[in-house]
Amino acid sequence: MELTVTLWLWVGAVGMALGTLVPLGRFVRDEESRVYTAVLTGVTAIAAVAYALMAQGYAVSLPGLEGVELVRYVDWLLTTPLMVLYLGLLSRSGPRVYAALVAADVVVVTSGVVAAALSGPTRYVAFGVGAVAYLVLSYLLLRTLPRRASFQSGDHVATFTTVRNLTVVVWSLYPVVWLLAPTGVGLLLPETQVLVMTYLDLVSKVGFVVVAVRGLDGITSHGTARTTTAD
Ligand code: RET
Repeated sequence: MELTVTLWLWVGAVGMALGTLVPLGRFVRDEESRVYTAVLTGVTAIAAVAYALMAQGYAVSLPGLEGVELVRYVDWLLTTPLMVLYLGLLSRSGPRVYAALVAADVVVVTSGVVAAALSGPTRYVAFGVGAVAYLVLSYLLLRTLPRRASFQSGDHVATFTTVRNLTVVVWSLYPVVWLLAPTGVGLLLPETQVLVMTYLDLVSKVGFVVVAVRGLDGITSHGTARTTTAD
């Protein structure tokens, strides 16, 4: 593997591992917010393992999926549902909405795998299916969640809005990179693609968990008590 590619993958692995310390520390210390911090710890910990495997040149190959970056897609398939689930939990909008979020997200990522495995115009059909599922997911995040939400403080709303906006903005760049990379029109070199993906993954995941952990005080009851006292 190209040296710069390996280097960027290690940057990803180390960044994700450091990012994991933030929710993990809170998980150990704060019993009340454990449902939240367990989900957040899972997001960056899984990504750290995926990056470490990719950096060592580990690649899974399945019949019909040769040349598809399966480790990356498995990472996405496990971690992106956790992230949308977290946004669902944060807004407390109920199990049906959580299920819809996860389903739309799984269709997005699965379409990416299918698109990467196909060649010719059919590849763009699969991409189109993923793009439509992504629009549905964005609608759920931008419209449905705030409507169904039951927030308990101004801090709670602010945390939800920041993490949700970070997610929608950064995630929207993935299909663009996919199209510019060798998976699409091939304008980006493989090493540039890895650099850009690593950067996006670190912002979308470490950024997400750091902002989410900092916002936990506005959600848990001792945080509310503190807000009430401060008022
Ligand atoms: C694909 C191609 C099919 C159409 C769309 C895509 C979107 C992918 C996204 C990925 C997000 C990944 C994250 C990883 C974090 O580490 C699959 C590229 C819309 C939104 C957040």
